[in-house]
Amino acid sequence: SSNSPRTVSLIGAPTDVGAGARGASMGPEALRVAGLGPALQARGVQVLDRGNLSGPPNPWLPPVDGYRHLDEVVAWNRAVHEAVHGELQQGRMPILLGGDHCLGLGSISAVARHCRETGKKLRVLWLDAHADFNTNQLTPSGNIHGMPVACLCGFGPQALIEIGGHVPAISPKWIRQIGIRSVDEGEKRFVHEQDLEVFDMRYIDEMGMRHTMELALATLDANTHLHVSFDVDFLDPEIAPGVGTTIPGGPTYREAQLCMEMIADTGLLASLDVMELNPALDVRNKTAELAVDLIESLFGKSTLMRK
Ligand code: HAR
Ligand code: MN
Ligand code: MN
Ligand code: MN
Repeated sequence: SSNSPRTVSLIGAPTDVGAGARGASMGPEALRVAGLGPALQARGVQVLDRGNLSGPPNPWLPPVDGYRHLDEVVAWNRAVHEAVHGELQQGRMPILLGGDHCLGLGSISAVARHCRETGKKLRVLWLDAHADFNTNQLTPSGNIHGMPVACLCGFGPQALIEIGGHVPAISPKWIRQIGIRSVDEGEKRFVHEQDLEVFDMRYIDEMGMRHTMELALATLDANTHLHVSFDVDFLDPEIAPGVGTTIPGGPTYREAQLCMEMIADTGLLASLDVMELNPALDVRNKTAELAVDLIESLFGKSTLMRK
């Protein structure tokens, strides 16, 4: 049984303005070339490819006040916000094809706005090597892809935190982070202070992916909108080299599959981001193909029929 919409909309956001390496701007096309559309159709959903959004080019400048490319990041996030919200309003499931993870702000603020408008509860699963909980005071790089979770929780520049029209867009209580293994010193204290629920790699090593996902998916109900923000650097770099910021010690192929399969089993998935894929660093598009393979599981593909 499933509450998920029957139609998905692919929205490409070809930019790397928030990242520290160039190339995530090519992510949307690499996912299309890897067969994302047909793979979803094979799962029995109707697929609309809405094409790519447009926005400013990457000026490749140093940070100002602890932010790199703030104006460009705001412009791209506004475009993402409107596109994602529009699809939700039409009753479709938006799949954002990144692009770097700064765009999680535009996407999730749109989902949160939709949930306010429809009286739904929101749960966000943040699959990532990184907590993305920096502020301009804490960041070692100024790269805004390290800040979207903080911005969603109301900690960031006014122009970014107010994109959804409601500050903060979400409460830290609605987020579960999974696969985390790289958090900066100041960011660590802030994660603790804000009481983010983080299932880091040590937790997954000790307790296993099954138990981790049981907890991350606990207390959902039929009125919950489940959003997955999938940063491809969540995956171990041995299997997923095509990202800008590889961190060793991530989930294996089977751990990642189980994670996706258990999300699918809830029947509550209602929006998705696929972020940080960097074809310039990939090997024959294999990371894109792996992402598509995992998304198939997220949409219910399994080895055997299950009750
Ligand atoms: N924590 C580091 C910083 O803020 C690296 C952040 C990298 N983030 C991503 N997305 N690749 O998760 O600079
Ligand atoms: Mn990220
Ligand atoms: Mn990351
Ligand atoms: Mn496959």
